Amino acid sequence: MLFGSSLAVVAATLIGEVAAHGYVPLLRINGKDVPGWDIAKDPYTTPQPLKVVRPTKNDSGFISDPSSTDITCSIGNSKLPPGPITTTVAAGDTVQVLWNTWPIGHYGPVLNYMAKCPTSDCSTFKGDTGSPWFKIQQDVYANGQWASDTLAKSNFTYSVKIPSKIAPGSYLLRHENLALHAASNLGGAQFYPVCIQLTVTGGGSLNPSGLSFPGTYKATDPGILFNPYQGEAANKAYVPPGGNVYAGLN
Ligand SMILES: [Cu+2]
Repeated sequence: MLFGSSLAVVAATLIGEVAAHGYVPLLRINGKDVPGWDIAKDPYTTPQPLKVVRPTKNDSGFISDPSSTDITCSIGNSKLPPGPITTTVAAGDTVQVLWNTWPIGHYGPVLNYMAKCPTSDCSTFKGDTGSPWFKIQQDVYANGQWASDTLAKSNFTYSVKIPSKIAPGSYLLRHENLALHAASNLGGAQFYPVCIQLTVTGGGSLNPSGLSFPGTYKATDPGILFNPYQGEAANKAYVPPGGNVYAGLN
């Protein structure tokens, strides 16, 4: 019995760790619910379901080494084959990303990038070589609050606007919480990226690129090695990694 109860304690601890951070089991586009990747269910379902949010390995969820290939689309990105599934959104429309939870005090920015998939769907595109990515939107620190806390206080929901001028086609949307609560030590920042497979309709003729995951982020970037407990002025001056939002997207 002792052995059994020890296992139960270990299992409860692991489940608690998963639940404590957060993942994206649901999207909402123009009022329509689109299933995301549910860490609590999908890894245990046979056959493994295809979801427009790419699978992440079932563990506590964060990446601490920005040079890892996991930085592209979450833990296991380099190993798990993506599937041929997509959801459609018009350029200029909004994708609501519904996290299951997010802890208050995991201070940091919310960063959003896209990459155009080289084929008609994204099923064979890992996005971890070359520089296919461009930044489309970021929220950092406003009204005395980190964007992560704003997300947590908004029903764990964050809205991403798909740029109105990008060319139509299939894209990965890389949506990321960057938690800085331990980032005053080198390697202490926690990255929580998720990749969403989208088909963008309408739009314009813009085909931006230029950023790499891995590559663009360095562990010593001032937006990654950062102490978020220095007060208001320092937080307001915080510069997130990945540079500015790509110009002329809207
Ligand atoms: Cu955490």
